Order: sequence, then C-alpha cells, then structure tokens
Amino acid sequence: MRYSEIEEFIHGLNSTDDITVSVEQIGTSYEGRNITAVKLSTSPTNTKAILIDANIHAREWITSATATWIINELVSNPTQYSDVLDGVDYFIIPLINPDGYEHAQTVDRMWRKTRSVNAGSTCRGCDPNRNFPYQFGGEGTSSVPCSDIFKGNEALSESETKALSDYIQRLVADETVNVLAYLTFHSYGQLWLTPWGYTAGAYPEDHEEQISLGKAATEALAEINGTQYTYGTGADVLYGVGGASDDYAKISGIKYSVTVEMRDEDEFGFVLPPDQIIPNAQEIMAAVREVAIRVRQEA
Ligand code: 0X9
Ligand code: ZN
Repeated sequence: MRYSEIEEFIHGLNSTDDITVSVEQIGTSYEGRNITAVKLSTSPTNTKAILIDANIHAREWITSATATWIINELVSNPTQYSDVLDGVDYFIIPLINPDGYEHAQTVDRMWRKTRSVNAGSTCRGCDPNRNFPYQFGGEGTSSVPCSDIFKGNEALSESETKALSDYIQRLVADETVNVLAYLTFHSYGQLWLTPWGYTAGAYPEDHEEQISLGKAATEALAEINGTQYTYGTGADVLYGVGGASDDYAKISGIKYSVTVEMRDEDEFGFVLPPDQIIPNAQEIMAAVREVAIRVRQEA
C-alpha cells in the first residue's frame, strides 16, 4: 500500500463491542505527512501494553505491510486472538517514515533515510535509526550527510524521530499505561535483536529474560512456516549501532525492546515478493503472541 492507502485503511477502522480502536496523529513528517498511531484495546481496565513501529527505514516495505496486516487481523477477529489481546493494549505506528517510504515507492526503491534537507549538501535525509538520544554518534554511524547511516546534525533532528521519542516518553510517563515491550519492525535478515545494540559484549541486567523471550518468540515463529530466526543482542548478532530506537526505548524504561529483522535472509532482500507478505505476517503474529504472553506474566 502507498502512504495514502495506509492512512485510508487506518482511518476506516471501526470499534466494535469486542475491540476499541483509537487513531491518533502523533506527529507530522518533514514533508507534511501524518504520522499515525493506532491503539487497540479489548478492555478499558488494561494497563499493560505493547508498542510497535514499522518502516522507519524507507525500503523495508514488508514491515508496514505486516503491521497493517496485524491491525486488520486483530480488529476483524478479536475473539480469535484472545491470547494476543487479553489484558494487553497495542499502540501501533505502521509507517513511521512516510516521506522516505513514498520516495522509495516512486523514485528510488533502495531509499533508506528520511527526506529532510541537509544544509550545505545536495544529499537528503538522515538515518532515523541513528538519530535517537542514546549513544548518539557511536558505532555504526556517520557524520557525512550523503551516507546511508548519517546520524543527523543532532539527536532528534528529524520530525519523525521526535514524534516517536515524544510518544514513547508520553506513554512511559502515563500512570494508567505500562508499556512492557517495544517492537521495531525492520527487514531483512530473520533476526530477533535485543539490547544492547550500541556495542558488542554489553548486556542489560535483565539480559537473560530478553534472551528467554527471544527463544520463545522465534520458536513460536518457526512453528508457523519453518522460518528460522537468530536471536541475541543487536551488536553481538549484527553490528553496533549508536542512536538506534531499540536502545532508546530500553533506556526510557520499556523492559523488552526488540528490533525484529523480518524475511528474508538474502534471496530477495528488501524487495520481498508479495506472496510472502501473509506468511511473513502470520509467523510474526506468532512471535507477537509470545510477547503478549510474557507481558501478561510481568508484574
Ligand atoms: O542498521 C540498522 O539500523 C538495523 N538493520 S537494518 O538492515 N534494518 O538497517 C539494525 C539495528 C539493530 N539495533 C542496534 N544495533 N542498536
Ligand atoms: Zn532497518
């Protein structure tokens, strides 16, 4: 779906007796597009919640397709997803980088970054997953505006990262909400990446719990279609990244923080064929179910 179709889909959602859908604009992109969050809740007494965002990297189209599929599935059949929905609210931002996404849809399929103008350069955008205010400018980042991993001139220089950061801070500060997990949807590589991601060999005090959830989620995922995921810290399994949203969510107080690198391993890469959208989404739903089960067990 294009940006406008995703917006139409979100704004066309309706609450029912079984599920309440709330749509909120949490920000505006550099080029003026809406950044939209969808809240799903099956009970007003819920406090526990899971936050999900998708498509922070413009070319990772499978991620917004999966986020919208999950929303549609839960809103259409809430009673069939009681293990996902009972006692847990969802805050889902299916398209956090709409400008980059539309550029990838229309001009450059391999576009990754935002689309902001960089003073003194003809190259646009910064890597939004290098732009968060934790370990900003650390490993795996660049100060060169033309680089695909340009961190931006300062943390939260981008309206898209500012919108997400403000949203995270608002949810964390809200005493009626207890966000226990943050999932940021990326592609590709079939990886379940836990904190810390800024440097190899660094582990939070609850590392074992992150890993046990990673094991449970990726095993449940593999049961659907046999797709194998690797789990471990972002920096140990992949590479160190400063200023990424996963570590920022963790340091902001969200217990479980995961970068999910979806299909595939390297056959089609970012240009995943459409016939893989639903199988990918179904196996990701199985992983989300495990996150919900874990979140329900937390104090
Ligand atoms: O480099 C990234 O931002 C992510 N990979 S991607 O191919 N989708 O661009 C991985 C980020 C993992 N998180 C950290 N290492 N902090
Ligand atoms: Zn990515």
